[in-house]
Amino acid sequence: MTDTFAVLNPATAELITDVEMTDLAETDAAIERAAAAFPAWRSLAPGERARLLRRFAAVVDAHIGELAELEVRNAGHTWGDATWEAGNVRDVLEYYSAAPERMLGHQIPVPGGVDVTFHEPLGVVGVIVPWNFPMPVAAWGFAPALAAGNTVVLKPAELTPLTAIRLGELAFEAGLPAGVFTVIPGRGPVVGERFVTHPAVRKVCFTGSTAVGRKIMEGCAAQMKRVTLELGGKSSNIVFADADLAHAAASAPGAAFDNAGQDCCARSRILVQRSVYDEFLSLMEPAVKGLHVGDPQDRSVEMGPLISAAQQAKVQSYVAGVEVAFAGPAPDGPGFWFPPTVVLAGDTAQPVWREEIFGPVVAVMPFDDEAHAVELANDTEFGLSGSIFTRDVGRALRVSRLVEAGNLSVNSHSSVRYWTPFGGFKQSGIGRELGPDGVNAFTDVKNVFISHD
Ligand code: TXE
Repeated sequence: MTDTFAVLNPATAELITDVEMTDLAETDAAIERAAAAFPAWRSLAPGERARLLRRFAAVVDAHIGELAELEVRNAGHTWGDATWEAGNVRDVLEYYSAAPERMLGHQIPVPGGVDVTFHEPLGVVGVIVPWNFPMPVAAWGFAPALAAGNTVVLKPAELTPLTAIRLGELAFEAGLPAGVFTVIPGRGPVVGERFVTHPAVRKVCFTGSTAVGRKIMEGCAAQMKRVTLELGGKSSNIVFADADLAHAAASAPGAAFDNAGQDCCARSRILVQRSVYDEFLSLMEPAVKGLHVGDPQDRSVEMGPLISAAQQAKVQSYVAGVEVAFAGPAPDGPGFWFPPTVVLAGDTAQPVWREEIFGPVVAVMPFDDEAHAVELANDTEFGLSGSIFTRDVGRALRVSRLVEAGNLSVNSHSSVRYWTPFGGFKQSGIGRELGPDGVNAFTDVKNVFISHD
């Protein structure tokens, strides 16, 4: 019997469609087609590979509205976010379309000949995508991988496969040769695990939970397979007493509750200097209570639903028994709703303070001085992102150097620009995506010596 997955609209809990899950034999066949397509793709003239990626970007650009609409329905994203995400796929493709002609090596002085280095593509790259940002995370893997001359097999998350399936069709429409970029919806333990074990897959690029990431890295070790892992987070928003408090308080809800908090970079812990703690909370309260939460089909909605009933139950379990300072609204009725919620963390051992909740729950705690703020921020297994609000440039630099995280932002909450590197310290991951070096993560360096004697 065919294995299907019921894909729902999380705002209504209604069925959108049943998606067929790829089985093991079809997964192997897709990997083998990708392996067969590799020699021609890597040998294509760099300018031609660049042109095909630019054409793929142009086709995506012509479908931004359609892709955004799909994501609003399938992932519960707001229109603004979903439109940005579809645009991000185009931008990342355009950015990396410049790479094939700029994959520069070194010419290293040696006696007796010439020494040159090459950035060689790896072969087939398996990209495994989560449900929280289905489009951008897919593109951050497939665009640089393709630009470097690899072929790609991509597995979207079971809950949110629709935009990825569409991107696979658009790639074909843009003229990418068959087998170069294949999207196969499927289950993690079937398709995802096959990427790890199949010897023709030379790299796994995974974004998801730390638990699954650890398993993937262990599995890849058996074949010394390359991995990039972008995993969970528990990022801090550190607000010093000298900060523009109104700005810090007005921006904190968005940093914690964007995408209903289902964001690996969510600033889900707010550390506020004790002397301004009460003032900060009273400035933040109206911003949280005034959030427009609802079905994102309504274009004015600022926060949508959680992705699933399971995620809703998980988030609920963290709030039971903790002290809620204040919360915003949430609709009744069908859909996987949770109100944006601000809790006062009693101590650093509480799960609400330590664990990635992946929902609209932010924990607040006071700190005494700079050293205390850094100590609290680093007291976590994660290290993905963080924000520092202060008017003191020296302090901003000192604290940014000391916080153990891959992406820090001063007087802002931005984490992602496709032209700057992104990734985690500690258990938030291994490797970096995006930025000028992003393409090198999909290559191995080869050194060639040519004797002239
Ligand atoms: O993640 P999974 P889930 C965190 C977040 C969330 C929790 C659980 O805290 O609440 O993880 O989410 C595929 N081999 N993040 O269960 O299982 C799976 O099919 C290979 C943070 O959805 O890690 C999907 O495509 N692949 C995170 C992808 O892995 C496997 C984003 C992610 O699913 C697999 C998502 C296996 N054995 C969740 N098992 C972030 N960094 O943003 C599953 N998958």
